[in-house]
Amino acid sequence: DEQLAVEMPFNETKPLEYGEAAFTPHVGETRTPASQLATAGTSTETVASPKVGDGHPDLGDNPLDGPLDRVRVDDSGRELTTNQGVKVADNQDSLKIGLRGPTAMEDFILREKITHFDHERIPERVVHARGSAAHGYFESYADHSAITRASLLGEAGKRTPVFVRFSTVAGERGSADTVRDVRGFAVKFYTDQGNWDLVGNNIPVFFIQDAMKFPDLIHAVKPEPHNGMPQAASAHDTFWDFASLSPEITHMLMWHTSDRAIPRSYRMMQGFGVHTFRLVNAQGASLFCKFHWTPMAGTHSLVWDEAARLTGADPDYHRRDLWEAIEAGQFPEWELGVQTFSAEQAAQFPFDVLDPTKLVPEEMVPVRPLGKLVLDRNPDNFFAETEQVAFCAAHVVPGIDFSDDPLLQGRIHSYIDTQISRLGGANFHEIPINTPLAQIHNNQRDGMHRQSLNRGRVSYEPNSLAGGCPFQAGAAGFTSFPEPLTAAKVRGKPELFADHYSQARLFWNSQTAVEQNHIIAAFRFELTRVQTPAIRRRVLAGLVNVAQKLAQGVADGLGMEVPPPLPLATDLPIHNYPPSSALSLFSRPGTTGIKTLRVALLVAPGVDAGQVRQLYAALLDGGAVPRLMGERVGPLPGSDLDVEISFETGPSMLWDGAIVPDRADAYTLVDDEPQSTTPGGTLLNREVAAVEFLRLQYRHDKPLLALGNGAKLVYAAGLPLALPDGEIDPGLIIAERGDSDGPLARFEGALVHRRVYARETD
Ligand code: HDD
Repeated sequence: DEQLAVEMPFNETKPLEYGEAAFTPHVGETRTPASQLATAGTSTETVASPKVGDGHPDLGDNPLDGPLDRVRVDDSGRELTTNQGVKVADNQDSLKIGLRGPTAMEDFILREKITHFDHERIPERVVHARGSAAHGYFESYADHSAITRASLLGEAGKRTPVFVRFSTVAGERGSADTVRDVRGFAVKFYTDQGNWDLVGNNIPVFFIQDAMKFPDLIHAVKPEPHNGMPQAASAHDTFWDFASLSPEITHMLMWHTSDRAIPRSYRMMQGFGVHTFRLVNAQGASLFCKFHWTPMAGTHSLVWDEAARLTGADPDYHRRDLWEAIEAGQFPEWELGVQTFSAEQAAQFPFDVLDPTKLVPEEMVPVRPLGKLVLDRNPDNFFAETEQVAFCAAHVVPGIDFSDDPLLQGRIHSYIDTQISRLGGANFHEIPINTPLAQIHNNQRDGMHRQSLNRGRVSYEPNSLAGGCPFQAGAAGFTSFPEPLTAAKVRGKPELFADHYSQARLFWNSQTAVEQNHIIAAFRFELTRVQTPAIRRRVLAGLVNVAQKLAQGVADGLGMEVPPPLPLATDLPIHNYPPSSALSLFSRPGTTGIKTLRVALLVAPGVDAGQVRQLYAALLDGGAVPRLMGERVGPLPGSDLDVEISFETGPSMLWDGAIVPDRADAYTLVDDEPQSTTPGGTLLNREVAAVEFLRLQYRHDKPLLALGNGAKLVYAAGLPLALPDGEIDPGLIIAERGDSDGPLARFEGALVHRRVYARETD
């Protein structure tokens, strides 16, 4: 820091902006901090914080770097210019008639700068506006050409570059990450056969069965149109009004009220293509399929109280988590798998595979692994990449095809259409992040912001003047699966689509007791925010068709009687599925252990600095992210430790676990009043922020380790030392003075399990 301060004296050209200096030619005013820093071999960001990276993501070895290099801009050591490349002498003052006079109309530099600024914003996505993305690659495990001719799956070890964007659905672009919502999981594969976009979600089913209903669904869940509230939340009347009148939503509501809707991290959630798709091989044989992404870090969620508090503590919680994991070299990974089944098998299922409110239980059709996805590079520029990336459910490659799912069929239209207004015209595919690695050759021409310089006089086909080029690819090109169809043109749905409850029951019956309690609590929260009693009643009436226990639990929370069940829309019997353990969040603990988990070490004057360093090093060694927390950042009085984060900026929600290291005996009771015994020491029960921190860690079921006198802080916080049923709390580890290795191992074991849900009494 000192070195930087010497090289960057305080704004030395500042005085030249004032008074007579303005009348002298602008000689010698060049600001050169960038070049100075370049010689010092460092950048401001690196110096500011080595822990969060330098803001210049590693370029990695992604082939996409080739095309993106063309548009990368590096300003280091460069002079400031206008958009016409003219060097700008003074970027501080507009051109005036006299120092106190009006601004001259001719100030093209000011006008260009302000005009560009005035147009910086583009419309946000109509849904999924809030998102974060990263680059990476997909690697096929094997030659899967028996089931698909998609080349990215045709060879073991074949790598295809990808860009992946995660998102929430309802919130606006600046909304918080941890709201209760579905998460988008959109993957753009830049394959050598062209771009394939698998535009999925972290939940395998959807709210509605037909694209015709999508605008209604979204209008219902978005902020209410008269007052623009609430932001990024489904807990309001219009959503539940729509939901209570649309029983096909029931299965999705079970997922939406489960902890799936509040993931701990984008890195810790599954992804699904949702619809039934088709795989087609080179011989033209086709199987239906469902796509699954399974995270190596396991499926883990926040708890609701924590998620709600996180919206204030760090609205960028998921964005930051993804960014930091990649910067730290802990690259998030998922496995891509498929469930495949023939049309004949599909005809035997007790549900219609074209109905996007239904999943195919893994017990019925196992998931077959195809390859892995690794995200290893952060974007260079949020707007250029994350904001301008255009996913489209219609972007498929030979070997991947659609089913007749009526929701999917509508999506094939919607995505291209929306990009035309969002990205300002039909040439959005030329924005570098959207451009395929496969070359584009066709006779589409012109339009707003066209970039390609198509050569020659021919822009039609067939032609003789260009030798027939570009020519049709025939068998090498995309061919639709020739599904034989004869049917009447109707508006309607198959009878099986009217089974609205069997899979909602399947989901409910497959949840652990903890998960069921969380679902009940989430319904209670959502419906408590609903102001219209009739809507609450209708929702309850629907839940009776799922499970009496669910309806009763929610009704109790609302002080209501359980109403009679909502009438069924079909005479078909409700199918009885055996429970599927794959539907429980706990079925996928993951394989990454404590890696990337954040651990706070609570330090105060008198702390055992040697022990702190030892714990810190051991946690780092295991791949966790330890940080020293205290009342204030900077040197900790009486020690050579540096507090990195204060309680004010790093509240409990930001940590997966916490440790209170040993410290000098901090207080003794004198006349029943605690008195500090450490010079400069604090009184434990006056460490209000630390006490609150521990209480919330406990309440959010997170592991705590207290060593030696550190335990006194746990006592001061008044935490229950045993579980409600009297059993030992495996996540509350209190160890004797001097004993730190064994307890740390137990703490790390508890961290791997993430939470002690057994603490919960509600
Ligand atoms: Fe959609 C964006 C996923 C149904 C219309 N959708 C969007 C994104 C995801 C999904 C992940 C964000 C992509 C990104 O990061 O840029 N959508 C789904 C899934 C659905 C679904 C999994 C059902 C299974 N969507 C759906 C329907 C329609 C749309 C039925 C319209 C008929 N979706 C859109 C859209 C968006 C979009 C309006 C907004 C921004 C965009 O496309 O690029 O076209």
